[in-house]
Amino acid sequence: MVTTKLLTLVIVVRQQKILLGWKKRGFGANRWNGFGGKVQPGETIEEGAKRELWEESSLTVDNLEKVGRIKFEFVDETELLDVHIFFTDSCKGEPLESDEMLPQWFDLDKIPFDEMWVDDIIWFPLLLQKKLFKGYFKFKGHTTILEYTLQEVEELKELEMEESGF
Ligand code: 8OG
Repeated sequence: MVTTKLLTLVIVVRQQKILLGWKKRGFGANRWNGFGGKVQPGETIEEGAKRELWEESSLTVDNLEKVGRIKFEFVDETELLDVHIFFTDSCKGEPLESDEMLPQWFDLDKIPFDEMWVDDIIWFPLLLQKKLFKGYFKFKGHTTILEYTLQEVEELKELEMEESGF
């Protein structure tokens, strides 16, 4: 049976720099990424995103901007990932290392794509241009993209894809 896991990802920008965390353990370990994780029962997706941002970086934020949604399929695995992507340039506090993440600021033109998930170099340009987007990536293992789609959308409501929208 195929199941879908609901996940969040928050991209933090401040003064022309992007904050990424070196993931120290778990899924996607040993890569730079934004902050996020599983949405828990009883919280909205945005609440889950804020909680994960706080837990992993010690940053707080009043409002997150929803900017994209990407579904990931992994060959031979029955769990699909439905990742809701948020952006903020108004978070508060200073990032601190957590059990899961070691945060570091990068110049926007020096994002370390060769040490990130391989799909990121494909969709980050849309995010950085403040476009809304939706996508689908099919992986073999964790480093090979077999196929993908990526579309810019005009309105947030277009991110509300059907569950079967693969
Ligand atoms: O709770 P956990 O740390 O396992 O959550 C996984 C995090 O990784 C979550 O924030 C979503 C994010 N993520 C994926 N796939 C990809 C990807 O291909 N690129 C990026 N940048 N993040 C991803 O699950």
